[in-house]
Amino acid sequence: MRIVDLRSDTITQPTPAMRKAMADAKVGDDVFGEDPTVNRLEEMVAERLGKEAALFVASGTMANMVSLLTHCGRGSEVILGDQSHIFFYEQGGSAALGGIHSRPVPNQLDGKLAFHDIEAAIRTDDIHFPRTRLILLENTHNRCNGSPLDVDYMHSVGRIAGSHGIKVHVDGARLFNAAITLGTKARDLAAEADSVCICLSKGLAAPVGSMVCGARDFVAKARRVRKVLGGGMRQAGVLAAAGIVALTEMVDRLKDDHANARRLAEGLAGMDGLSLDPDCVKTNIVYFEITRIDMQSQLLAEKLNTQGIRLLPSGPSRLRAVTNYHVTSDDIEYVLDVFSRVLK
Ligand code: TLP
Repeated sequence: MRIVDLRSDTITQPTPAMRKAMADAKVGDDVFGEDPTVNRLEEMVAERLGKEAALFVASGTMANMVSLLTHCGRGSEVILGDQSHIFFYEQGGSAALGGIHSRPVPNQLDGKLAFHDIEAAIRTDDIHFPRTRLILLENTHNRCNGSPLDVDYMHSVGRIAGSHGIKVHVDGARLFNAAITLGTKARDLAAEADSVCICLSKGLAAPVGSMVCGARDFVAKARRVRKVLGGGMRQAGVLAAAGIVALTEMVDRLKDDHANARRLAEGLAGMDGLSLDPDCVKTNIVYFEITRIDMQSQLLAEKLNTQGIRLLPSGPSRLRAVTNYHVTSDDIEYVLDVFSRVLK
């Protein structure tokens, strides 16, 4: 059966070039700082994001966790979107492991936090309040249609934070998707951030790995935090080698994923029983609602799955499709064809 897997871009398999680079990788003990391939990847990513240093970690969740624990002490407060991955999908780990208090403010439909909401959430100096330490942004914004946050917006939030002595962390799991669709450089999107994470294992198709980037002293502290979380890897160069290929060969092709997502959204928008606005789809993530009362997302996902089309329900009547390296434009036409048959 023809399979088209749109559950996530995390399902991507390493490319042949990655597998070769992994097999050939020169390695050493990275906890001793002796893995030349990890060191090279960290230098490359730091350079690419315009930061002094970078740290290779196991996952996007670990990258965010390490960043939060490095910025914040117990009882600190972070301002973050109520739809953000950190708030929604990371087990409340910053509270569980770091005693960090979350202050959620509403994400707008385009993934932004309204300036007045940020300002209003910043604590004044009062013995009753926790201290606001950090503002978190997510770019692109997963649960908000994969929306990219533009340079002006990132700068404005940086200015608000700076004027209050607060740091900014960017969950840039898909920062390169944002850069590609906005026609800007990832480093410009990250310029105001005190720390920024990127994932190599999503649209860039590396098998494992994320990066935490920031100033040299921040990354030195983050390296200690990674170690206490059990994230000090040894001959990790076999993984970093794939990350180097991801960074050098897989960024520009993200535009194909974006074009496929847009085509998928336009096709789905024309179908009875589904609702979405294709103009909201700017990167590789497509969310849509089912408007029929006889169909829930779980049921539709199951019906599609029997036809080889895999999607993730993300609410009782909401589903998500994520285009990725293994999905061609021809696959999208096939998916639309299957949808129209299943919905009949
Ligand atoms: N997101 C996954 C799921 O957890 C939902 C996905 O399939 O999209 N930040 C953002 C914005 C993410 O979307 C994700 C993964 C992470 C962080 C965490 O990355 P991993 O899965 O590597 O821990």
